[in-house]
Amino acid sequence: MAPRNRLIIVANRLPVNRVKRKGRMVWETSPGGLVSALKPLVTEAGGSWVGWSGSPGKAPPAFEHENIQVRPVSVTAEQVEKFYAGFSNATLWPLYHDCVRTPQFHRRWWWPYVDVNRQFAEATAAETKPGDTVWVHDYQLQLVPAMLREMVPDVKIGFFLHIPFPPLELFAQLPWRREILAGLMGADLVGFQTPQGAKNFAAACKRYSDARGGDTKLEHRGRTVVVKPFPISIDIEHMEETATSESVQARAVELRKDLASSRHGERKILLGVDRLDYTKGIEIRLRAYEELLRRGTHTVDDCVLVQVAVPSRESVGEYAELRAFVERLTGRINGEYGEAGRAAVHYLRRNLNFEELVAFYRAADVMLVTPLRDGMNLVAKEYVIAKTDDDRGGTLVLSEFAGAANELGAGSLLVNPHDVDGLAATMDVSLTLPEAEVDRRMGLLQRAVRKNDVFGWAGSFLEALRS
Ligand code: ADQ
Repeated sequence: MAPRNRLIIVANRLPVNRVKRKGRMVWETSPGGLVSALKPLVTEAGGSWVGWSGSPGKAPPAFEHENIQVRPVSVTAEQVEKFYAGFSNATLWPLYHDCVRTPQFHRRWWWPYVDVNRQFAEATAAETKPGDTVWVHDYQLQLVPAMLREMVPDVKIGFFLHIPFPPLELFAQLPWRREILAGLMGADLVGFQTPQGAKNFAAACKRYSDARGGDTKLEHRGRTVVVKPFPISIDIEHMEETATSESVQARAVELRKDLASSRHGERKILLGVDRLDYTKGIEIRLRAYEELLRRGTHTVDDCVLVQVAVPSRESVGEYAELRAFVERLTGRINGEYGEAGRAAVHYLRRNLNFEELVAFYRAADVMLVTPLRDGMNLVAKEYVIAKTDDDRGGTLVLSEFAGAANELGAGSLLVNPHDVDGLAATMDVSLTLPEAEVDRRMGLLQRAVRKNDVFGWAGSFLEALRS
């Protein structure tokens, strides 16, 4: 008999990827902390995962993979363009990230968003029985909670937004603001990365719907909707194991040899690791580094910047422009300040495998996490845990506008990521902090991150949803 309280996860992407192995196409578990935290919960509860495979067209039938039921949702090529590249990534993404790019509002994108949300809700309804718990994820699926509630009675529905929820005055621009809020309020629990996100949402609901209540609980059409922050975290144990493995430690030493050696002793390594996304503040970070070198207090003899950027959403125009801009800027900085055999910036546009990524974290003296706005930013937390006691120290330069700043404000060097001069000055400080101060700050950061891992995050969300 199926256990009671089955758990259904609904997310834009499935927890598996279709890949070719030994000439055969097979499903493989996707990397990442979210999948590794949620999959065991679904296995334990006997539930399923509803999502898109990443390929347009008719979805394969539901199947079992490593003890969980996987139900792919069909999304046509036209829907990928309008629902995903359009409404999700060119309307909602910039709107929810402080309008750091102008959001585009097109009716021709809105209706595909509604249609795809209905396809997800229908696929979820087919998996769901009364008494089940359904956990819907992220901005692509904000209409699913209310749609699902109409389709299946007596289910607990939770929603978690991985990105920021914008302040009222920005959210107000959205022509479909009422529909989005009504969609989200179909959930019993709506979770956010930060207290501010939760507050912004409650304020928007009270302004643009008939919901009443405080910041943490809304009454809407005879139901109660709980609104709460649940800051996400990483798989700490997995990071520690990887960071202390012999191969990663050896690779970190090798990276330091390649990057940090200089005529005048060691160079300090500043590191940026991001998806190549305009919210991550990569351009201003590079301009600040250029400014640091222009001032002449630091040169390529004492520091080097490594920027690793994973290609992302390349079909969206803004992303192609960002790539061209970053490439021009790195060329300009190297042309101006590099020396033969000593680049000022190393720019790696690629996805690193996890071990290589962790080796970079261990090798870096300064981690630059300077998004213009970010829901949380897991890179900041990953860096902190990758720096174990036996390692040389590390300093985190962190944007005030990353959700992570709520928890990591005390140990990091906080910056306004829009301020080129301020950022250059903070880079200068980060390169000259006394060792004892570096260690003191890292101690604070490690204690802060260790308070909660991704399993604790998922557990506390589900506990709040089921209580
Ligand atoms: P993202 O915007 O993708 O996530 P982030 O939290 O930084 O941002 O996660 C990125 C992940 O990708 C990290 O685990 C990082 O290690 C990995 N990564 C980045 N660059 C890489 C590279 N070059 N090679 C390999 N791996 C790389 C969204 C929100 C965030 C929120 C997360 C989780 O935008 O604010 O923290 O969801 O909720």
